[in-house]
Amino acid sequence: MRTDLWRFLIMVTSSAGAAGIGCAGGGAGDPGPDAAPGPVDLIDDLEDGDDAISEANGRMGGWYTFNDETAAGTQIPPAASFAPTTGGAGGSAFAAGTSGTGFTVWGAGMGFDLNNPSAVGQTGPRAAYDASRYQSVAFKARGNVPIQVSVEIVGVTPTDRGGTCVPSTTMGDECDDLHGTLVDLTPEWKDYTIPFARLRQGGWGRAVPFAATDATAVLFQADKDLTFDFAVDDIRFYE
Ligand SMILES: [Ca+2]
Ligand SMILES: [Ca+2]
Repeated sequence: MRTDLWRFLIMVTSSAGAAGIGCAGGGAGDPGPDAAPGPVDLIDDLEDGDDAISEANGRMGGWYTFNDETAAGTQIPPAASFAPTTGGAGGSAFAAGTSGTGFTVWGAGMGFDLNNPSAVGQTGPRAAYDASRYQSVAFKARGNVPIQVSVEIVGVTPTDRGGTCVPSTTMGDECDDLHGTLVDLTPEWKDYTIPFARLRQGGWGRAVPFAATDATAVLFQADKDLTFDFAVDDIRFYE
């Protein structure tokens, strides 16, 4: 079901999008310079072994994978049954991981919602989470490919997924042009901090100013035509 929801998430459909984001950040993958700018608020460390982020400070939501539904593509874990992978950062028990190959349209990834009560057995629509008290999102990651890290906001989210973007097929007016940045991963766990100020849209869809008040999800995505295997852990916001 989740893959249906993400069918129109046409991320990085051209190399131009990725290149533009890379230039905007200038070292998104460098740990250190942006580290620990303020008090930390842990979103999830996966250590409870389930498919939901920790319920704290108004956040509630589930992890999921998604992909472009290429018929020959394969991804683990499947979209409908996310489960943490063993072997987390810093010797911890679990991380969120995904691997796969064969996606040729826009790729595949994983992420979590910040305010989706139904994902944790409560009632209510997928909605925005006010992350404006925070300045950045941080996480540990390892992997064999670069990943696009995005904070989804309601302005680019289609109306059928809890957003305010009226779906359009007009060039330059499409939904799902997320605010993100490209991060180069290594096989070893490293820590990454992404200031919200560094997030940029790909430039192919509807232009919407980033608003941390309107965050719906945090997403980690591999580009198309890659055989990917990456994991993230200790995801948190910094004030
Ligand atoms: Ca962990
Ligand atoms: Ca959990």
